[in-house]
Amino acid sequence: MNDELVLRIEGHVESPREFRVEDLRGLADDWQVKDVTRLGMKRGGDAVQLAGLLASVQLLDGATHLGLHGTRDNFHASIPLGPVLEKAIVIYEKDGQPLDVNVGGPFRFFIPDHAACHTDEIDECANVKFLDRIELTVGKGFDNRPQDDEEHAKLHENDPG
Ligand SMILES: Nc1nc2c(c(=O)[nH]1)N[C@H]1C(S)=C(S)[C@@H](COP(=O)(O)O)O[C@H]1N2
Ligand SMILES: [Mo]
Repeated sequence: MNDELVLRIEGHVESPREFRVEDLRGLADDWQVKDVTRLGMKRGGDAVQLAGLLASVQLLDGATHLGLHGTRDNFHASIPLGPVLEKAIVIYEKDGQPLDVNVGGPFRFFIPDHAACHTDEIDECANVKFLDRIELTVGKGFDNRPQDDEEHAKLHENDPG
């Protein structure tokens, strides 16, 4: 059961790696972000900086995009790495417990200052929930975020009220 709580980072990196919640907790304090509501993430939780994860897998020269994969609901985004490298975070726990699936856990990507859904490449849709794999690519990778208002509205049909 705990085996599911793994975030894999792979692709254009020197040392692909899997992170469990305890591995993320063990990353240096400098990479930890306590209480993500401070960054505008209304659902809260604690996170690590993307930069900390990438330091640990060693980004290779030439990587341009970040593939954010949510296998649970087959949701995938590929966004330019440069603009989010220093600010994106991965939320992994709340109140000392692994992040609940109701708030997009066990791992959730979050970009402070994201744009509204499908107004920009780096939008709220790219705050991928149920994140289980981050893939570094050279050039844009697979992306099935909604392309228009109708498709986007469908995604939100099942949102809790
Ligand atoms: N895996 C996954 N991540 C996702 C989505 C989704 O449908 N599946 N929807 C996106 C969109 S369009 C939005 S607005 C936010 C919604 O986050 P929330 O459910 O926490 O409000 O998650 C984004 N991340
Ligand atoms: Mo959205």
